Amino acid sequence: MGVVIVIIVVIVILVLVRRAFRGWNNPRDSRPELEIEEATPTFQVVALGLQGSGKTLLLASMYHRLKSPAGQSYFLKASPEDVLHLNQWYSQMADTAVEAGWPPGTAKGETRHFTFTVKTQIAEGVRPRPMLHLKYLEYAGELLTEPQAPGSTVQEELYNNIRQADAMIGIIDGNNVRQHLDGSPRGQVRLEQTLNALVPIMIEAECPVSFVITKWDLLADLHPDERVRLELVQDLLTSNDHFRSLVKIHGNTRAVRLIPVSAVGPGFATVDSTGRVVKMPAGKVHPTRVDVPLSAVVPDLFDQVERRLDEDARTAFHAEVRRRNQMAPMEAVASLATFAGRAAGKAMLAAFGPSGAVVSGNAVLSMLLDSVGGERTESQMRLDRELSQAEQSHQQFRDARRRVLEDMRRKVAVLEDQLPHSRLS
Ligand SMILES: Nc1nc2c(ncn2[C@@H]2O[C@H](COP(=O)(O)OP(=O)(O)O)[C@@H](O)[C@H]2O)c(=O)[nH]1
Ligand SMILES: [Mg+2]
Repeated sequence: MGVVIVIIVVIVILVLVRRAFRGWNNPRDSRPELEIEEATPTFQVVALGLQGSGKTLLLASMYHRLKSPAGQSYFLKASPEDVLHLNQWYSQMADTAVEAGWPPGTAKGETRHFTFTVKTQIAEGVRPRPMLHLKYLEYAGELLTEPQAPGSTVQEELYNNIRQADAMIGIIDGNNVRQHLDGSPRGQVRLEQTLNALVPIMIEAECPVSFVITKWDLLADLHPDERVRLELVQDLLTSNDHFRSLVKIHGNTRAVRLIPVSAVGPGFATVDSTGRVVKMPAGKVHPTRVDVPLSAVVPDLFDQVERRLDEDARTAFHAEVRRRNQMAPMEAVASLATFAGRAAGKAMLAAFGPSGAVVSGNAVLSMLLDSVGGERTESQMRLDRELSQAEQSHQQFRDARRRVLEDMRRKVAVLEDQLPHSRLS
């Protein structure tokens, strides 16, 4: 007991001395500057879809939409080599000259890996900082249903990646859906093939899952009201036993989404008499919702983590969020380490499951805690001005990160608002 009192007294004296010094000197030149850096977590996304379902064009269009901070506070960076490919695909897709055609398809065994860094500006005149990485892995669904070449390890690699996935995206070809709804046997067969390949493996995944309906532009004349269009598609999908059981099994514990997208947007392409998708002369690309599937990844994962907590851990989590909101940056750093070591913090890390993002440990916790915390109050911001440069910049970093996650959540909220049937759970 006595020891504790002595320690408390010493801390109080130190704090008072520090405050006093702050009053006399400009803190910026009286103290050595320490950088308070947090690791940048990586979230893994696995996308699966049959050959020709629209995976590559969705990715190219998504990158084009998110490569600058227009419409949200964040933007994506990729390696120069990936940027080259993504831009090439996009410009070939957007080119309506007859000879341009569509970008070459991906072979069945071919897999594509892209790492996108989500960046944002934390303050004026400061270089944008990375907030998180999204590792996007794209696989052909045929990999799961067709015999592999002897010695091929691609399937094994896919299973490993699914185990660690933070989000799974099943790509459903909207053109097949359209054909099916029009009564074409071909459409029905392809849709069955898609669900047979994708659903069994998505049932086993522990992470949130979304189904993306590509080529949404081709379904435009199904019904004038987009809500009704999606309802028709949802009815069609739930008539499949596999699909229905996935929604039933996962629906209570995590987000299961149905996201209609178009890489090209309305009025750009049509289906010719032979069933091929062709560009219309003088069409212009206006992609629809291509940014939503990736933007939903982190918010959906965080919601799932929170839902997995038991009563005690959830209470402790919200208490920590409230406390953290009142803390100065250095206090928050110290408090986070303490929280991570306690039962609630451990339960939270465990609730991430086999996610690779927890490798960055406290950083992902700090991100999750801040993402539910509110704005800083006026008086807190006044106090912030007394902080050292390093503390100020750490606070700015956390505020910017919270804005990024808010923007991601907003995109998901807009989707649910516009299209209530996009939520299957
Ligand atoms: N109308 C329309 N057609 C699309 C769209 N996305 C893809 N396509 C068509 O589908 C073909 C296959 O797309 P691709 O992205 O290469 O499929 P992947 O094999 O899954 O990567 C393209 O060549 C286009 O003809 C879209 O949003 N709208
Ligand atoms: Mg492809």
